[in-house]
Amino acid sequence: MPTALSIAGSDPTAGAGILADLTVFRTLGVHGLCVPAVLTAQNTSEVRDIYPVYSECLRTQLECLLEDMAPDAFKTGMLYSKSTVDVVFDTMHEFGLKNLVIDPVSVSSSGTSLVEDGMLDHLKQKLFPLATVITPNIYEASLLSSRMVESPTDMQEAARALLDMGPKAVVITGGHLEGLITDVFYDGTEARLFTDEKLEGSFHGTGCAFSAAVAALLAGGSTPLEAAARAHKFVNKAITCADKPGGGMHILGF
Ligand code: PXL
Repeated sequence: MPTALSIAGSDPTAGAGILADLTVFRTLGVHGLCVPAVLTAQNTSEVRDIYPVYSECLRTQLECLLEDMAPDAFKTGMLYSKSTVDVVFDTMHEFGLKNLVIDPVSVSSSGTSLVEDGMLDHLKQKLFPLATVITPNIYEASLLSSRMVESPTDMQEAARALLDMGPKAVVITGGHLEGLITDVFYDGTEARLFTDEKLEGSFHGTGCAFSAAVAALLAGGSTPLEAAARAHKFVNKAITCADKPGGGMHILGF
């Protein structure tokens, strides 16, 4: 069985973060590994607090795991701090990790900032050049490319700008667009749009599920384009199977 690793935040609702990633990995037939980089106190309505894992703890978790196993792909989600980015960078070099998917998580679905000051710039400079795929949503694509991203045309332009920052492929997810849901893929050769009808409701963890699905599919040998196309369908189906276990947002169903 292929293996995929998630280095991300923990969300006790299991709707986003490492717990959601493990569910996605398993659903796609991949053995999931996970290392928490940040703990959050949250429910389906709010992120109440954020507790970064200190660097030495993160480094030791990764080293101990990677001395034993070599994941076929890995993803980063909520990393929160610049020092966490540094640990991921060092570990990637130390263990020769490949097939990195970066979900540049910056804000929660309930509107809370999930990054410290300067973190996104640091992520961009240090990790983007090492990434196989980056998967920002339109809000993150706008922050990262310093331009308005409000339509599929804006998304295509932003994808070109983001590709210049070093990843092999970019997928901008458009679940927050008005109208159709449109994800935009670009790898310098192929430019594709994947579209679907938008479903009513607020859904937690769609970005985590998308990037975890891409990582799982890369781990299984898919190309970035194949992985993005299948991840789009996978997340859309999970939205149709979503549930509302608490008083706030829906959680995806797999
Ligand atoms: O959806 C972004 C996200 C990612 N990772 C963690 C989160 C959230 C949103 O709340 O808590 C751990």
